[in-house]
Amino acid sequence: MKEKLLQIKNTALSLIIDAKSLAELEELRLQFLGRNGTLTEAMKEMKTIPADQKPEAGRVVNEVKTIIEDTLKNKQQELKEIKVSTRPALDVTEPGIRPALGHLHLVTQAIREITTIFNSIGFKRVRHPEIEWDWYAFTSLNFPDNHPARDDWETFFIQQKPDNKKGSVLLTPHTSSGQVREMEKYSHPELVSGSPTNKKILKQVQDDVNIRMLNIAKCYRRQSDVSHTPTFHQFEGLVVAEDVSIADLKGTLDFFVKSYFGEQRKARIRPYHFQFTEPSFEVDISCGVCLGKGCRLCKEGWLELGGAGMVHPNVLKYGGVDPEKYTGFAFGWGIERVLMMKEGVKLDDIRVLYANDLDFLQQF
Ligand code: FA5
Repeated sequence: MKEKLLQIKNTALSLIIDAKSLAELEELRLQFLGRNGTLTEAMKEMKTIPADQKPEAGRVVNEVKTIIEDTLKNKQQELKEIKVSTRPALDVTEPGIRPALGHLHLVTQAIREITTIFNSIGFKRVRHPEIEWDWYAFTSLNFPDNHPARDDWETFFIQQKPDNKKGSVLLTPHTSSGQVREMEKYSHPELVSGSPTNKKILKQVQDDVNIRMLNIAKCYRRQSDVSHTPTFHQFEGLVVAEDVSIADLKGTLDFFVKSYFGEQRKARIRPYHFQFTEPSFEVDISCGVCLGKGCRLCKEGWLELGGAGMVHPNVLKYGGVDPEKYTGFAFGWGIERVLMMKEGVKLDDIRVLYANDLDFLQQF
């Protein structure tokens, strides 16, 4: 028995000393000290030896077990130290990992670019309420009471008692709701916070209407499909002054189209109908692919951009501006739509713009 134990000890120690890794060491521990390990098996045989030899055999077993355990422990420590010291040294000259840089959302980029273009020809960016009265969104824009845009399938209404004069409260479905509000800065400046109260100045403001508004805002409609989102953005231009004509509108459209889409592009206007402009137009731009010749992307060389027209005399009246003295033009288009036309991307589903899909957004 003693012979056998000494042999186990020698084999175990030589294998442990030669071990190259912590995993190998663990295997050796199981091989000798595990439940079915060689030493454990030898200990089980103790039962079979004569009683007078048992004390001596027990002492040797314990001695061998302790020696194997100590050697395992020492080797384990040694291998751990080797592992630490062989780690590659820190190279402080190596370039760091660059943190991912975000950028502005493409709708924000388009808003900024459009603002810069119109600022350069004297338009001033303004903001008007997105939570609006029916009066500014519809009635003052010449919409009859039964117009389908008011139907709550199209417009989001706020559950609030309607005002006797201004009607229901709603989420504005278009930026045209800023038209009469902008005119009131001249016709009723006393209504606008921070405006003059001095009568002489008020009179002068009313006699000197000169509006060049650029209203960019979120708009809301009960629509969600491949080409509509419930929240979207429009930009609205409004010019009201003496002697404003269709030629001024056409010149402004051409300037925008060339600045935003490129020098080689052109705009054209076609007759259309809106409640609040007379005459009204649909604006097209020449196709960027065939430059007006006609191709699969466009309708005979032209792509639809959005609506425009000369401000209806009733709207000027509702805005407190004298239609005998002043005329004006307005246009209002979807930001999402013009940016898609500029990028030349035909999105199968416009909702991807707001799906926060980084693979898509990082391309712009
Ligand atoms: C209007 O909203 C008029 N206020 C435009 C106008 C202003 C005409 C001034 C004349 C003078 P329309 O409903 O067609 O018109 O909307 C204009 C543009 O907004 C559309 O061409 C489209 O680009 C965008 N638009 C409308 N609804 C949505 C929607 N649910 N999702 C995304 N874009 C939309």
